[in-house]
Amino acid sequence: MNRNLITAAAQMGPISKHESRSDTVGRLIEMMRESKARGCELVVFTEMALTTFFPRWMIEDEAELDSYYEIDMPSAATQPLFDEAKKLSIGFYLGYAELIIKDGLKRRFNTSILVDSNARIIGKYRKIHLPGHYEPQPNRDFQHLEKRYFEPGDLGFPVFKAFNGHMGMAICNDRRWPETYRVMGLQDVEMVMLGYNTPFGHVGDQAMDSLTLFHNHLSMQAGAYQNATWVVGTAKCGNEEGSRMGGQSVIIAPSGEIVAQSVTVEDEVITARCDLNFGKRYKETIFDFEAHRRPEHYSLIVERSGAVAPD
Ligand code: CDV
Repeated sequence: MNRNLITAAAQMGPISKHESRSDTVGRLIEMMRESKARGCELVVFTEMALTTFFPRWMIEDEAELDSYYEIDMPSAATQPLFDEAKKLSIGFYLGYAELIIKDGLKRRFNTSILVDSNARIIGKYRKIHLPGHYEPQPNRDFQHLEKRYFEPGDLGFPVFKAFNGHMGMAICNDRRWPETYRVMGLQDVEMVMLGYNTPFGHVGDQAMDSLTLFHNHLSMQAGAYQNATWVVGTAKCGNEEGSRMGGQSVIIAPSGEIVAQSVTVEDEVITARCDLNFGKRYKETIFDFEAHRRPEHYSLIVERSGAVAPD
């Protein structure tokens, strides 16, 4: 029996520093409409989909910094996206910078939410793997100050029963870490949704940087296959305020195969019919965790291959 979830990845081209929230939300609504017209029940937007990728700059003015964050979700500016989702009866994943005030202190997270087709927020995730630096680095055209502007997520990697399946979320750099998928894989995740902003030249090592797009797909395809889950990876890409970012948004099957991929670095919707039962053939054979996974032996292997000197 199929459990088809027709899904869109709504890639975004650059968002300029001066683009208003409502203009950006208008772009998201356009892509939501296109997704619906193409039969989708779920649309996956990108990481920090409401603003330019501001961690590329050192921002000392607190009011300016705060202007990139959402305190309310939905807010006056994002309410039209929720209204449209309800009208169209379509769910969505949305990434944004979140500011909360707790015990009089500001706390900042790189967050995503899962919204059902009634426009109710049914899941939240806060990015755990924050790349980059706390302090600005010398001799760089662009900084990557996520460690300065966010604290690591405090919600773990939850899996939500929604859309007739088991849905998980991650954000950008999380996709490079096997733990991300495995923690959700152990909860029988069937689809991992994630958005990313991946600037070229981040590492500063030409050989590594030239593999940016390869590593993008490698990590998501491996995570999908090894955990028998769909992965929907949605980029923000193109030349944003002089910083070039990779595209190649993808929808990946539990086999690890790419079934849809974007071809531009602009706003672009890609779609696929995702059968949430598809992972079962892997979960019941090669990746039957119960039968074949042996965590009780892993510490021994680490000890033998690492610190212990050969006899
Ligand atoms: N937004 C990100 O997390 N970007 C990182 C870059 C900095 C390496 C990524 O993993 O794509």
